[in-house]
Amino acid sequence: MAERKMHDIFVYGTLKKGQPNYHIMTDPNHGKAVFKGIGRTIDKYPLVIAHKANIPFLLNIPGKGHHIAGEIYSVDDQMLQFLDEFESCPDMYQRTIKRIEILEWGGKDDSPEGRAAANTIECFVYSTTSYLPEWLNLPYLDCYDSYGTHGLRYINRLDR
Ligand code: PCA
Repeated sequence: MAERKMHDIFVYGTLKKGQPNYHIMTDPNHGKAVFKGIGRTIDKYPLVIAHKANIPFLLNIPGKGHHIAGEIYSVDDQMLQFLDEFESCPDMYQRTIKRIEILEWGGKDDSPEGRAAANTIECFVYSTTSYLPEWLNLPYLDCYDSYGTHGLRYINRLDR
């Protein structure tokens, strides 16, 4: 059987390990996601917590804000499609390709040759160009944590 195509995706928000939606990445019913390592956006972006549900949004304004920390996964078509629906893409977020600096390889099957060959990788990222102007005045984060000292805990869909 032909191998299914995998896609590199960089997550910076609630999909990261230890964050409220990480369980999605590990649920085989949604497809496959393989952790590859941790990274940081090459470009700077504003990352804000907005909306009454305290949702992290990476605003697609390169050059403004900080280099954003996150995790790199390799996902199959099924998981990518599930994530698009979950993230209300393209309405709430748009999935675009951004260049990510690899800070630490974490995957089991990344060969030493592979490690040496590249320290950046192009990944899909959920960011948005549809934001309210006042979001630009919110604090810009560089590493999202729902449970951080900001006190703005993410509110699950079902609890909104
Ligand atoms: N989920 C996606 C985009 C923001 C969010 O909470 C992510 O973690 O990258």
